[in-house]
Amino acid sequence: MIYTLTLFLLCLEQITFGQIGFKNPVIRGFNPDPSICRVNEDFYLVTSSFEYFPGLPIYHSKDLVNWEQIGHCLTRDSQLQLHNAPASGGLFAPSIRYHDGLFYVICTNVSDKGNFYCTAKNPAGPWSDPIWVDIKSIDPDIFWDEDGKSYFVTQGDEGIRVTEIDTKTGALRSDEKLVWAGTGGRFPEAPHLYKKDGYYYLLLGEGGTEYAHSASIGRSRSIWGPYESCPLNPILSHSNRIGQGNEIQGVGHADLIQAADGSWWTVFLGFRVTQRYSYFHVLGRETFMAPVSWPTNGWPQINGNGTIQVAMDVTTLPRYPFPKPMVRDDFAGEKLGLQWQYLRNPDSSKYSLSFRKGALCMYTSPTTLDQTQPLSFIGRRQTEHNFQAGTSLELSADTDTEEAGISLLQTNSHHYDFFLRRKGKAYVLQLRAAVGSLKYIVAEKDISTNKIALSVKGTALSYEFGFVNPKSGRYEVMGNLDTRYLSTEVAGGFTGVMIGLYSSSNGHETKAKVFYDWFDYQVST
Ligand code: 6LW
Repeated sequence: MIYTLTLFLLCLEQITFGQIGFKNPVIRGFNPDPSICRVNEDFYLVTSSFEYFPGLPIYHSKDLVNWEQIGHCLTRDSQLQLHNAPASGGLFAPSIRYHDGLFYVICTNVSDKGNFYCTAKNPAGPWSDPIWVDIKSIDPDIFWDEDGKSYFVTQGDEGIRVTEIDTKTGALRSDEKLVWAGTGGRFPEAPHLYKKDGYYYLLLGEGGTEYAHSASIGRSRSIWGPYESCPLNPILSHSNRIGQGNEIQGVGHADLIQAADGSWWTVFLGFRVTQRYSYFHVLGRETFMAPVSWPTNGWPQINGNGTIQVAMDVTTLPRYPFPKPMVRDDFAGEKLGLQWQYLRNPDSSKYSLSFRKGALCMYTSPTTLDQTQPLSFIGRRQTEHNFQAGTSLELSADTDTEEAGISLLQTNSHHYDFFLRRKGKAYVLQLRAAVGSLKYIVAEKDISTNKIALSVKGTALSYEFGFVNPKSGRYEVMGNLDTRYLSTEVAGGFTGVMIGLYSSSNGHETKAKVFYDWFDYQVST
C-alpha cells in the first residue's frame, strides 16, 4: 500500500512539475533534420530517412525529452519510390506542420519527382499520397499566414526562396522569390518561417552539415523581405571556441516550437563524435533539443550562448516517459516493429513472419550489399557507441553462392559483414570488411552446421564480432574492426550506421532462404 502510494506520488510529481536536467540527444541514432509541431500538449516530430523504407519516421512526445516513434509518413509504394536511390538519395529534410485540423509533412524525394507534401488526420498514419509541387529546390516547408494565404519555403543554391501556393492542390500562385541569402555562410538551407509580434522570422541552417554547421535567423515585416540578420547570429553553433572539444559537433538545421505553457524550445541536428577531439562519428546526425528565450529586442537565444551539452542543466516540461524498448525481438508479431527499415522499396515476397512462426524468413536476393538496388535486408539504427546486438540464424542454402548474417552498414561501399555461407557439404563463417575499394575477408572459420548465433559488441572505437561455437557451445571472437572506417568522415553521406540482417545469393537467382529466430539489441549509455 505504502509502495503504491509512493509510486503514485512519484508519478504525480513527474507529470505535474517540470524537471531539472535532461540528456541530449533526445532521439538517438541517425535522425537528422528534425522538424516539429504541436497540437495542445502533444508534440510531433519528423526526421529524414534517405534511401530507407518506410520513409520519414514520426515521433511523439509530451515533454520534448522523451520521444516514442508512432509511425512513418510514407509506408506505401504509391507514396515512395526509392528503387534507384543511391546511398543518401531519396528523402531529404522534411517539415511537419499542423493546420486547420490536418497534419502536413513536406519533403523532397531527390531520387523521384522532387518536392511534395502529404496530409493526415492522425500523425501515426495513414498519410495521403504525395501532392507534388513543381519547384526545383530542397528542404521545403509550408507557412500559413494570418490572412489565409500559404507559402512554400525552400532552399535554392543562392538562398531561401518563398512562393505562394494553394495547399489544396499544390499549384503555385506566384513566382519564386529569393528572400534571404543568410549571413554569408555557405549552404543557406533548412528554412522555417514563423510569425511573432508582427515579424516574419526566417530560421535557416548555414555552414554545411559538417563541423561548421549552424543556425541563423533573420526577420522582416514582410514575408518577401528584406530580412534583417539577428545581431547574435549564428544563434546555434559549435564551430567556435566555446564549442571546441564538445563531444557534440555539427549543430544546426533547427526548428522552433512554443509549448502550451508559453515556453519556447528548439529541436535541431548534431552529431556525437566518438571521443572528444576524435573528429569522426558513426551514429549519423541525431536529434537534439534546447530551450529558447526571447530576452531583448525580440531575437531568440538558444540555451543562452548558442551552444549545448550532453547533460543539459535546464528545467523542462513535466516528464512523460515511455516504456523502454524490449531487448529481444522474437519476430512473433504479424508485422515488423517500427524500428526496422528496408533498404529501398522492399519486395514483399522476400520476407515472411508466418512461414515459420516466431522467426523472420528471408529469401535471398541476387543483389549484394555493394549495390544500390533493393535487396533482402532489414536494419535498425545503431543508437549508442556502446551496444551489443545478436541473432540466431539458420541458412537453408541451395548453392555455395548464398550468404546470410549481420551487416553493419553505413553505405553500400562502407560496411562490415559477418555471415554464414555454404561450402560444399558444410559451412563457413566469414567476417568481411568493405571500405571503398578495399574489400577483404578479415577472418573465416569452418562450421559444420547451418545454424549459428552471431553477435556484435560496439564501443566508440571498435566493433567485436563473435559467435557461439556450435561444437563447444562457447563464445568465440572472430575479429575486431575499427568504427572509424564506417564513419561519415570516411564513407561520406547523410545517414548513420544501421545494424542489418540480410541474405544475398551474390548475383544468382536462387530459392535459398534464411530464418532469423530472434534479434537482440542492448545499449549502455
Ligand atoms: C539537408 C540539409 C542538411 O537537405 O543536410 O543539415 C541535408 N542540413 O538541410 C540532408 O540531410
